[in-house]
Amino acid sequence: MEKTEKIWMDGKFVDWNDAKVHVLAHALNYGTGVFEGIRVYETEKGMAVFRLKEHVKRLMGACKVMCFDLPYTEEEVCDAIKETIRVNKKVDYIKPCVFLCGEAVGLNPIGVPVKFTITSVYLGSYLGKEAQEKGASLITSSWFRPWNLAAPAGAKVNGIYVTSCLAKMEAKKLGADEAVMLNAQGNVAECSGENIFIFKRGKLYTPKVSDSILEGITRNSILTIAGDLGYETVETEISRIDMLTADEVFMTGTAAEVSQVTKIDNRPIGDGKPGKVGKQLAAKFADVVRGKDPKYEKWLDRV
Ligand code: PPE
Repeated sequence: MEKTEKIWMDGKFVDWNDAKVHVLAHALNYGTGVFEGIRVYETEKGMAVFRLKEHVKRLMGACKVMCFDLPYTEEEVCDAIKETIRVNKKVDYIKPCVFLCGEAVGLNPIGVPVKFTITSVYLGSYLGKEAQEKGASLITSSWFRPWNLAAPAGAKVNGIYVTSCLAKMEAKKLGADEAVMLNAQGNVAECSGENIFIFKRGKLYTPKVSDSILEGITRNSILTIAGDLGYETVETEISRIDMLTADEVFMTGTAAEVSQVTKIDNRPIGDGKPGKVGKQLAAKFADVVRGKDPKYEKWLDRV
């Protein structure tokens, strides 16, 4: 990751090094924040943010879940994000965060001041070049995806990401690139920061929204693109065995984009090489986000 010059903080730009909060900030101690991850791409008509409105809507939905008062409209948030990109120039990933910044001891979040920041960085490849090109290896994590009864699994809430961090660390320590988490029912939920798809018997499957996943915007884009390409797509329960015996597996996420999975729990997926369907969808997605397919122009917001 490469840092940038300015961070948007409650309506003003501050230098990267000055974007600070107190050690007793409520969010730091209790995970009381929400965030987004948004990609921006170079296109022939200039920089374009991919599905900006959907990301901002999801951020505002997460604020609602957490009862955070965000004194900005959806349009103002979109404008602030675009302004942050313009100010910083070399940017490919934006991270807006809304969190309780007030100094507090005690859980009660009511009345604790909220801060809204927009950080932009140059991220490049999220999973590493090798995993991205040759296919990633996964483990099934011993940590389960926090389920809907225990946490707002469908909202990008900071505190929930402790489980994702534990799962990711477990994968890395075992020499794998990424971890897939099961849900309370023992079915496949998602990876630490990506949704998961399998291709099997000619159909594309992905866990359904109620299976304690984050409803990914890349997931939604791939379901749409795959449908447009003539694939049958199914949102349903997926067992670990369905996943291990799939012809192809791939992950989707803003940061990871469309990443092929070639190994899970030391077993090759299909023939152990990136699959045809996954590669086709990754290539199409790469074109769509760069404005090379007019059909999906509506997903791009020019900076
Ligand atoms: N599941 C989780 C748990 C998740 O964090 C993400 C995004 C997704 C699925 C995919 O959602 P979407 O980006 O809307 O397609 N994970 C972010 C990376 C987290 C991080 O900060 O690192 C991302 O891809 O931006």
